[in-house]
Amino acid sequence: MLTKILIANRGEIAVRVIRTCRELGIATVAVYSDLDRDALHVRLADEAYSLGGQTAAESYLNTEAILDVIRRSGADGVHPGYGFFSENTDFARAIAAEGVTFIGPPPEAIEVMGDKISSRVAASKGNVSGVPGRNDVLQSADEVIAFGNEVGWPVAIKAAYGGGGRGMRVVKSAEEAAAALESAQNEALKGFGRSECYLEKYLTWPRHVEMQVIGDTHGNVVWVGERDCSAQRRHQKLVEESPAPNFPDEIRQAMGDAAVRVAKACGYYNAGTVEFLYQDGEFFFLEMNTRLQVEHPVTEAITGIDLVAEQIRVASGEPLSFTQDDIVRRGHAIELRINAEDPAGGRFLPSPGKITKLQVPNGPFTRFDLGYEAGDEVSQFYDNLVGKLITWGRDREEARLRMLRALTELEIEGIATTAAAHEAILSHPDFIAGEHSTKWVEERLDLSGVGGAAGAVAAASAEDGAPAKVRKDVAVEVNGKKFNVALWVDDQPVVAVAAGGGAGGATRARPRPASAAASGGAAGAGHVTVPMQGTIVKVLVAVGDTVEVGQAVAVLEAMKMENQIQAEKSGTVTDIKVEAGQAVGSGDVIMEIGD
Ligand code: MV4
Repeated sequence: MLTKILIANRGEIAVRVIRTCRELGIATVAVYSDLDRDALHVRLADEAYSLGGQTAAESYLNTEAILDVIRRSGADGVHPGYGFFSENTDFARAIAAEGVTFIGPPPEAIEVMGDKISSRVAASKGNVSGVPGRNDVLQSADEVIAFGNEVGWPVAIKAAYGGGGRGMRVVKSAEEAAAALESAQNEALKGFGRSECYLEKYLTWPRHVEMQVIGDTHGNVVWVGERDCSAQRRHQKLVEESPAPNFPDEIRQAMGDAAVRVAKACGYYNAGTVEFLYQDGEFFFLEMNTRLQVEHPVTEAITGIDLVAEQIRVASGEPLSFTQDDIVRRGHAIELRINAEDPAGGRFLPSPGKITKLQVPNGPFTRFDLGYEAGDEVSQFYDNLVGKLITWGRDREEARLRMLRALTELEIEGIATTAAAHEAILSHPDFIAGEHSTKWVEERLDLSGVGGAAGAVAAASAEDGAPAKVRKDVAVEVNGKKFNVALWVDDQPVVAVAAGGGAGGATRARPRPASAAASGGAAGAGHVTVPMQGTIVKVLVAVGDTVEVGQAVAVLEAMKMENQIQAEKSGTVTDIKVEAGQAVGSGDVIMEIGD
């Protein structure tokens, strides 16, 4: 067995891996950026080493710095988690060259699956149908038109080196083909450095069902169970569950067998996930994720298998500790992603900042995988996943009601989170019936009534310039009976006590309305403010330009998402206070617009 594992990651997944290592008696090495010096994964690991830097590129994606820590610590294995280096073959090969084990699949399999055309070819070698489509690089709009006329519209143009939905264009008719192809190729080139695209028939109301597989280096590959990840928003999963609701067991068995054949067709070992689209009783191979996924705990909950422990075993050269027939799936599990995002009004704006209060749910069959504790800062430089709440029940309804109970216990202050949206999702009749598909959150779910933590600022914060009200909960006793009373009081500016606290921390203590249009009485004066902490990636106008109300004037990146900052009045740009690359804090004025 491996004896000392370096976790090349941060947040909840680094914490997750450290826990299993400790159970297996394996020493752990954490690495950290300057911002993560006191992070939870650093506190929990046996040893921790600085990588320096703030951004991912400077720290968790710095190959040389990580190789240096491997040498200094004497680690014999590296767990990459998800994201960062988890699907990077240069990194996997670089550590192998040091005689260190990459806890993941062989680089050749990552390469086959990284190219979506070659992954479709591999699937068909395993006798598994992809979504009807073409397995060659698209050369002209005429091919799009011919394909659409043959299989029916709409069709999807996808980036061969993309994935996760980025770079996909849905084409509804022949007239749209040329423009869609050009824009897909441009986006692919910009996003992935390669412009190659290919064609698939576009399925209009599919469910996203994925199959967990795991294999060893002795030729064994098994499927562990499927997950339904249909509750998504802009390709960000919100809720995952297993088993998939309303999913016949014959289909499950067939999908499991298909996933094993796909894995075997590319010489796979370690943990992986084969994604399918499922519609009208049929399933089609979509892509394979060659890593441990965020949502792996729902599979753990229904099988009792620790997937990280199994990853470490097979990476150590041991055979799988179970056979296909040993796997027992029991009951139902649901996972909610608790992201630092404000779901108010369905906008899901990034909400980095300091977690000032955190009350963790607990109780029967309730698991909370968390990357932070109270007092920790959720940085704008990393992804926005704060934690994952998982419940198990004997059936779906028991797991769902348990989740709603657990959500009532969860209290997070200082940042807004997706928790408020989850309550709406889990209570919705479509979700209860298991009838939600991939477009449901965006097209059918009404989140207009949802307020995040920042939504606790009174909606009455007033276009009319009245001061914002904040909610204060007070307990009172009347005739010996306790009542909880909500008071709406003036939002008092909080005086930062700690000297030298950076732009992020203290400012958040005074939450702002999520809507840029509600940034206070000064809006009419033509100040353009940013609604959240982040980095300006682009300024879209120059001094002297005339702008219309609602026009995008700058692009702000926070937590890997780009957000357009819009002018709140029409007029002429008189002053620009920022440039691309500059960090800004919530509420900063970045531009002035005169009449
Ligand atoms: C599709 C599709 C319909 N037809 N391909 C988006 C994520 C990426 N893995 C592939 N995606 C899709 N591909 C065809 N031919 C619909 C989606 C899709 C989707 C898929 C899975 C989960 C959520 C989704 C949300 C919108 C679109």
